[in-house]
Amino acid sequence: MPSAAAPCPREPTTRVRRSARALGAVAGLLSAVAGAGVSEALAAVLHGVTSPLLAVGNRAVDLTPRPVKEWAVETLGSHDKPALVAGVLVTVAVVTAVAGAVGARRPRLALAVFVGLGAAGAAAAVTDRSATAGPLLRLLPALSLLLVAATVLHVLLARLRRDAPPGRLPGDDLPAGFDRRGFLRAALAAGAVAAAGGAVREVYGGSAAAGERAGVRLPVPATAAPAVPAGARLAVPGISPYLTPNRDFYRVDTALKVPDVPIDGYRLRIHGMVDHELELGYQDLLDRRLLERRITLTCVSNPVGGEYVGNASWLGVPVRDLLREAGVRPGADAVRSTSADDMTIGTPLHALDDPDRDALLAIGMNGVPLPLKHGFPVRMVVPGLYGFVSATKWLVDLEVTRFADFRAYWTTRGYAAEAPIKTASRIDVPRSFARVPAGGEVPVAGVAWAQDRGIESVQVRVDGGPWQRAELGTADNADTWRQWQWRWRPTAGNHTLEVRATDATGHTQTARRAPIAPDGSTGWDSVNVTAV
Ligand SMILES: Nc1nc2c(c(=O)[nH]1)N[C@H]1C(S)=C(S)[C@@H](COP(=O)(O)O)O[C@H]1N2
Ligand SMILES: [Mo]
Repeated sequence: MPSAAAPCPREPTTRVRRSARALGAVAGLLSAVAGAGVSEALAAVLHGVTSPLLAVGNRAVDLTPRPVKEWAVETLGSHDKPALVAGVLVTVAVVTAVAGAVGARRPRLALAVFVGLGAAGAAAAVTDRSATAGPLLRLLPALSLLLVAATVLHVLLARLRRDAPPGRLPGDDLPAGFDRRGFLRAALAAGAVAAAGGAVREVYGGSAAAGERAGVRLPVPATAAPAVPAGARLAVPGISPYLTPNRDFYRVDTALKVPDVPIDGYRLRIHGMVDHELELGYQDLLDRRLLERRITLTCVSNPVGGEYVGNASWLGVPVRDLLREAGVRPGADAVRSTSADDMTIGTPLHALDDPDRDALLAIGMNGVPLPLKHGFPVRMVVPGLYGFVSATKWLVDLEVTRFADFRAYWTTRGYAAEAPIKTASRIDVPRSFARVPAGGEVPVAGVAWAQDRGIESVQVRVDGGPWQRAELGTADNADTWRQWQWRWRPTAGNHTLEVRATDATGHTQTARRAPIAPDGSTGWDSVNVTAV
């Protein structure tokens, strides 16, 4: 009975085929994990070296097209970094697993894929913008990754092919003499290598700056900020706190790993179109005339109603003091600042030397040394300008120059070279889609900002009706946001609330929706709520 018998012998063969490929995939994945473990350990031990995985991630950040970046900011918010890292890891995992599966039959092809990946990692690591070590040292983690991964792959795939009849490829079948124990032993060894690498990274991968920061005592400023005016804070549950706690302060940067900039050996260079170059250590900055100023920071990537804005008290050296000391030459119109992770930011000179503006090289934030994520040990804070043209974190270099002579990081990616902050307002409460009591009194409240001009008034309207003037918190200074509130008695049903602010120059926010690029969004924030 051939028809009934024929399918029977095929079943075990299919299963065997599947398992050869599956074990190949396991081999591919384990090789990559073992290689990554060793390279991560080396990168953690060596100073100024970026691991190939992180370097590929950094490169992905730099190459992300502007629309994708904006989409990520709007939909993922602060999860954009974990999402990107996960994307890189999943891609590498899929490619190495597929290579391993193919390698069960064609090991040379699998090896070629690994060499290709290793070369890409090596290229990214050598040219990584956050790396500071020499090129040979930068290459070491990628080389070790390739060596370990290729060796593990070779050993594991060889076990899959052992005892195959000579001269014949084993196809996808597991060879008759397949050494299950041997494969398992090699797989466990690869796992152990990966785990050891991870442990070394945990122990040595910490930040030297973190330890030093704990020992920093901030000096008393020559000019302290006056107390926050009593009426600046409105008592509305759910409104943004007047001063944003450091742990809640938004974070926007291109650094997948927070740059480690120890104060031991820290030097800030001020050069370019100046009469005397300056070089200052961390203590030199602490010893200078320090100002304490409350300034609201805003990101150009903040969508209408977004979270990328925060108000803090900054302690720092006025930039104009340093520029005056260095002696700016005629013809200069810009300062190009550079961070330890090689971010370049261009700032108009007039905003930095304006005696009424108090641009700072900040060392303190809300009473503590700058948090690592917010630029420890030193960053710029310039009232009135979006962060991408002013707020350089992990600052190491200031070059007095001309806008005509350079292009900053974001400017080469479709953003404006100069970008003053646009007048904006946000509804904090009620939240979108909230249910509020019909007939009751509902507080509508939020914040409005127009740094270096100041907020003059805020208005709210319901369902496109007449604009109503909101109550404002007492003005602190022109560089900080103001809280606002308005009492509403809604009728039952669905309603749309809108807000708009007018700044001290008399300019009222436009209804026209502008995208984030090139120089900041416009439009009115709104929420839809249901009164029941
Ligand atoms: N080194 C470095 N500094 C940087 C950036 C960056 O990517 N790298 N991003 C800038 C941008 S776009 C903004 S809005 C502010 C955000 O500062 P924060 O993260 O402390 O809120 O930092 C600025 N300084
Ligand atoms: Mo930004």
